[in-house]
Parts: sequence; C-alpha cells; structure tokens
Amino acid sequence: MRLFIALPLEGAVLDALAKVRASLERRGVRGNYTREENLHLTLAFLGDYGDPDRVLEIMGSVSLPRFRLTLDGFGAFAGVLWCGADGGEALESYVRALRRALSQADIPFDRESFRPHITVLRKPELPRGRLPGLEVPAASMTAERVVLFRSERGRNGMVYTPLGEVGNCR
Ligand code: 2AM
Repeated sequence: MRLFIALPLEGAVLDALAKVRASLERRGVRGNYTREENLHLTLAFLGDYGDPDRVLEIMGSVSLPRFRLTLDGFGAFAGVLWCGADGGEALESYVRALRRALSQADIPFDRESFRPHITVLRKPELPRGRLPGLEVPAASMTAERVVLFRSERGRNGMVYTPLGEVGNCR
C-alpha cells in the first residue's frame, strides 16, 4: 500500500487555503484542485510499504513538539501550485528526527529534501501561461497531530485514509 506521513490542517489555515483557491479560480486558473479534506503537509512520503503498524510504532518513538504552523507564500514546482508552510526549527528538527528513525528501521521513504508545502492544485492551466500574483492570507494553527495516511486512487480522485496518528506529549 502507498503510504505517507503528514500533518493534517485545520481552522484558520484551512480557511485561508479556501480563500487562496477561490482567488485562483477567480483569476481563471484551472486544474486539479485538492479537495479540502485532502489538504495536508507531507513530512515523509514512503510509497509502497506493507507494514503500517511498524511505521506507527516508529512514529510513536519520535516526540512531536507543539509548534505553530504558519502559511508562508505561494509558489510552483513542475505541475503543482502550493502554499508554503513555516513551522520554524521545531518542524525542521522533528522531520529530521522522524526521517532518521524511519531510516534506522529500514523503512523506505523519498529522501528528497524537505520543502514544506501544501499542494493546492495539480496540473494547473494558467491564463496566458503566467502564474498570477497572489496574496496568501496570514494564518496559523497549532500542530498537534501527525497522521499516517494510505493513498489510493478513487473514482473521483485521490482518497487519503488515516491509519493512525501520534500527538504531542505535553
Ligand atoms: P505533492 O503534493 O508535492 O505531490 C501524497 O502523494 C503526498 O505525498 C503529496 O503531498 C505529495 O506531495 C507527497 N509526495 C512526496 N514525495 C512524493 C513522491 N515521490 N511521489 C508521490 N507523492 C509524493
């Protein structure tokens, strides 16, 4: 099964992402928008791996700090438009520790460097081929949970099913 570990989004951050989507749509940007329930911040993409319980065990061995996650700009990779996310050193060091623990347990994951982003739209069709200038509303949330998701292609797009989660220890 195809697995990834991600931070679920909530509250003001989801509201701001809905505004970003609405303003892209107003500017005539078309493409495959991420449905609200699928919006997330990926921390590690494992790909095909058959033992989710082992992954949850490793996730449980890395302590998750409480930190603020703030939307931070807007940009594009090949085929993807995204909003950046800033969780400061707490997020960076958590992701380093998580990936180190996965490595030590021989759990495979995509080793590309971590560029925290929330995919808003895939396969964008841009009016006149240009990315519109866009103000991302200021928004932040407290990060309290990290979730292991299974990813499957459904009839109406991707379906992300939570298999388990870890929270902060206070
Ligand atoms: P993306 O949004 O930038 O495509 C589920 O596919 C999640 O895992 C997405 O957030 C996706 O990021 C991320 N991801 C990271 N590396 C990936 C890879 N090599 N293949 C597919 N998804 C990947």
